[in-house]
Amino acid sequence: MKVSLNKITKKGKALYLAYDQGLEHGPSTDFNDKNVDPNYIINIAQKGKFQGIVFQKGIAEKYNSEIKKSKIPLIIKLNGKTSLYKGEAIARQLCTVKEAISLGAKAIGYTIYIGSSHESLMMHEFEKIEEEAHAKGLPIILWVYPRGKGIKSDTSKEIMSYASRVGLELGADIIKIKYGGNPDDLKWAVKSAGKTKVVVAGGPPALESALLKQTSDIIKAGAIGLAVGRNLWQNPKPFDLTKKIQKIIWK
Ligand code: FBP
Repeated sequence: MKVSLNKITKKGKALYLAYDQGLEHGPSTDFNDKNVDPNYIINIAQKGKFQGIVFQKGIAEKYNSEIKKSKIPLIIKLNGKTSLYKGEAIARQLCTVKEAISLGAKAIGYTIYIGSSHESLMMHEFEKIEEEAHAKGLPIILWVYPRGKGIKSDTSKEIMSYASRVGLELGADIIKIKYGGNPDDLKWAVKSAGKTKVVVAGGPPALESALLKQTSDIIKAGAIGLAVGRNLWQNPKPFDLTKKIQKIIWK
């Protein structure tokens, strides 16, 4: 089913603020005194006029009035895992589509670890979620992260385009992939995604100049934007950096 991306894009492009790292990595790995507070993140999203803010269900629930007041579209990640788990990659559903809608979600997110011995389980779970979300008119952003014994590099040309294609084949509206730094490889990945739109993950903290160069590559390759977390809310001047990124995306 075709759903509209209007609520989570601007002129067909997007900059999303990702903040599920508290679950994925733990507070001591990524957070400081300021950005450990979800209100700090909501404030960045609101002032920076992001196209969406990504939370797990708990923050979406506990900070619901602040999120609603910010008017930034809420994107709820429906699955996740902690970094304490060391087995073959798997993230199971933690929130239903119904709950996400009741919390005011304008889109939902889900991660599939392709290459994991559990990938079929996540694909199957995703299918049910997708059916329900699309029936309710909710777009889906699918994080496609290659992971597992068979994956040597998660950003090689072959793997990046495979991740994109999986998004198209499974019916995601937008896929979020990791970028390895080769613009031609990304171009092929975007082409492989067909009518499914592509956004690129921010990744581990990088120099500002590297992030801006990456943003430019991403847009030139035909992706619609970025879903950034740490690189933005760990930056001492998140609003300045947001403006610089937006200038490149909406040039
Ligand atoms: P960052 O911009 O901070 O890398 O966030 C992007 C993201 O996809 C988050 O949504 C997620 O928490 C994190 O990366 C997971 O990354 P990994 O699985 O590689 O630890």
